[in-house]
Amino acid sequence: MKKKRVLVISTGGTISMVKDPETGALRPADWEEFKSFMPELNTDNLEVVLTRFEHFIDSSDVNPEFWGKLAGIIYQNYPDYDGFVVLHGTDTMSYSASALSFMLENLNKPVVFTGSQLPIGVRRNDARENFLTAIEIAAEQDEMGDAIVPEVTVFFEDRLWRGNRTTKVNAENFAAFKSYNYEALAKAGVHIRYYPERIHYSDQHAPLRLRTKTDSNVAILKLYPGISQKMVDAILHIPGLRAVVLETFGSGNAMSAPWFFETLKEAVDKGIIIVNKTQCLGGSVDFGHYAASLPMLRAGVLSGYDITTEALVTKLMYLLGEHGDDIATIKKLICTSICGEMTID
Ligand code: ASN
Repeated sequence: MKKKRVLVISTGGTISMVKDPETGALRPADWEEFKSFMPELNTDNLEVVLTRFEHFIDSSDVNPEFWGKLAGIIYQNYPDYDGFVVLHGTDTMSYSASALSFMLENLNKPVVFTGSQLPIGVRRNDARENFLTAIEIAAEQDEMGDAIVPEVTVFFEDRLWRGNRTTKVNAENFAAFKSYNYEALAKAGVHIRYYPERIHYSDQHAPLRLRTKTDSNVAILKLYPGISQKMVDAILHIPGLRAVVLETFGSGNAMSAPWFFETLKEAVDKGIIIVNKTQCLGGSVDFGHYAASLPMLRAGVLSGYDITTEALVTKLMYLLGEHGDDIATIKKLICTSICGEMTID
C-alpha cells in the first residue's frame, strides 16, 4: 500500500515550546528537540514531513501577510501530500483557520490546525495528543483514496471542528475551542468517529486556487447600552474604512435612537459595508424579528446570520481584497455561505 504523506507546518505558539532547563522559562524548541518528542511520527504506512516558519511567533502576531504565506506553502506542496497539519498558537487560531478556508478555494485535502495549552516540552501536556490525532485525521482516506475531511479544520482535545466555525473560549481548559452554531465533524475517543453529513465537500474536479489578496480596512463596532454618538461616529469616520462588523444584541437588535440610524445610513451611502453580527455566541441574526432590528435593515446593513466574528472579519478582508471596488459582488458574497462558514435559512 502506498504510504500516505502529511506535511506539518509549524508556525509557533505554545505547542512548539520547551522549558529552558537553566532559566525555567518557556522558549521555542529548536527543530531537532521538537522532533525528539515524537519518536512515533513515521510508521509503515505514513510519512510525516516537518517544515517550519523561519521565526516562530506567538499567534498574537498573526496578520494577513502570515495567512498568505501559510496558504502559499500549502498551495506549493499540494500535489505532493495527502494532508496538512498546521501547528499554531491557540489565541488567534480561529482567525487563521477562517482566513485559510477562504484563501484555499476548491480545497480537496485536509488542512488541520492544532496547538496546545501546555508546551510539548513539559511533562504534563496536551500537545502530543492534539498533534498525533491531527496527523491521523490529515492522513485519513476512504477506500477510493479520497480525503475523509477535505476542508480547513481545527482539532483540539477530542473534537474536530470546521475551522471557520470555531472560537477560542477558554484560556485554562484543554478543551479551548467551541463551535456554537455547527456540530463537530468528528469526535476522537478510542476511535475517531466522523460525521460525513456535516462535512463540506468542494468540487472534486476543480483545481485548487490560491486567493491571498486582502484588505484589512475592517473595523469591529461592538454595541453596549450607553454607547454614545461620538463613539459610533468616530469609528464610522476612520479614514479608509471599507467594512464594519456591527456586533449587536440578541437576534441582531440595536438602540432605536434616530442618530444611530442616520449615522449608519450615511456610512452605507458612502459605500461602507456594514454587517450585523450578534454578540451572542450561539444563534443567528434574524432581521425583522424585533422592531429593534428594522432601522438597521432600512439603513442597508447586511445580515451576518450565524457567522462567528473571526470568520466575518477574515471573510470581509478576503472579499475586499479579491473583489476591490466591486461592491455589488462583495455584498452578494457576504450573504452567501462560501465554504460552510454560516447557515442561511
Ligand atoms: N499565546 C499562545 C499563542 O497563541 C497561546 C497558546 O498557544 N496556547 O501563541
